[in-house]
Amino acid sequence: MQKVYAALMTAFDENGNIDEKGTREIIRHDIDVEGVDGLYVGGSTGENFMLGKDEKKRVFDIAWDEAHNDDVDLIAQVGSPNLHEAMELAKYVTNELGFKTISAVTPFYYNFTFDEIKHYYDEIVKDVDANLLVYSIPALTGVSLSLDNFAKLFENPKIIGVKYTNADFYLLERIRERFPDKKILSGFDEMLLPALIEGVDGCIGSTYNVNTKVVKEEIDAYNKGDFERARELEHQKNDVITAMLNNGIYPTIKLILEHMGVHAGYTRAPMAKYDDKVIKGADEIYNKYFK
Ligand code: SI3
Repeated sequence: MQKVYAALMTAFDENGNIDEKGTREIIRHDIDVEGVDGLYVGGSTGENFMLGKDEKKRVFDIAWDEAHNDDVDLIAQVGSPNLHEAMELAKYVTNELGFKTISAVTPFYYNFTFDEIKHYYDEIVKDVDANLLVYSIPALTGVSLSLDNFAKLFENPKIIGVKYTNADFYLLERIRERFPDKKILSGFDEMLLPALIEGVDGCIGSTYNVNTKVVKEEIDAYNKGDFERARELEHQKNDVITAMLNNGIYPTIKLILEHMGVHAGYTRAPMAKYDDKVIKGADEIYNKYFK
């Protein structure tokens, strides 16, 4: 069965400080209420790229402490264009905590060459007892990896697959065909069904913090060969995602969590404070789809 991972949100207080209690509540909600199979900690949804190194460690501490005794997979996203930091975080989550799988975003901003990117990944996994998923999200990083690039990265046996947040289904099909044993986790929640058809091993996403049940139902219908039902559920899920995207995805998910009694708090600047329009929009989405 394909696994569903919530890309874990981080709760912040009104001043943008990490709210430990709220973050723990989100973890409990994801596991106990949504029934996710795993958590992807420190990703885009966790607002990780707006955190300092010690704050990143704190989020890993909280997630590990709260969830390591639960029957869920835990993945720590440690990547950053600061390779020293990425290596330190990789060591931290594996040696000081007990993460067995790490992930790293492709290094961004400086138009690194592929050789530099390969060196980055080899360095991150070199001294740690963990496997790594490449985090590929070209729309935000500007870094597109080709099939041959993936082949070179996958030569390192510790690099076990990719979190694929990309709408290029031809490339996805080519990766699946060439690397049947590598793990591919689909990252665009709104493109789950086409990704399932291409044979992904599961999915990681922000909306699974609140909308996992319909997704599990959809995966189940797909696996039973009931494609009509799977398509129906994909439409149902995407009505919700479209509304969320139009209202601002992270604020809306956090505000929906608040409606569910989970203190998900605020987003962090430079993300804007919620205004009345966003709050009203989230109320409407909650009332329409979640009540
Ligand atoms: O937190 C993570 O790193 C993710 O899993 C990211 C995930 O791919 C999400 N992408 C972003 C940029 O948030 C998606 O779940 C996305 O929010 C969703 O598909 C709506 O577009």
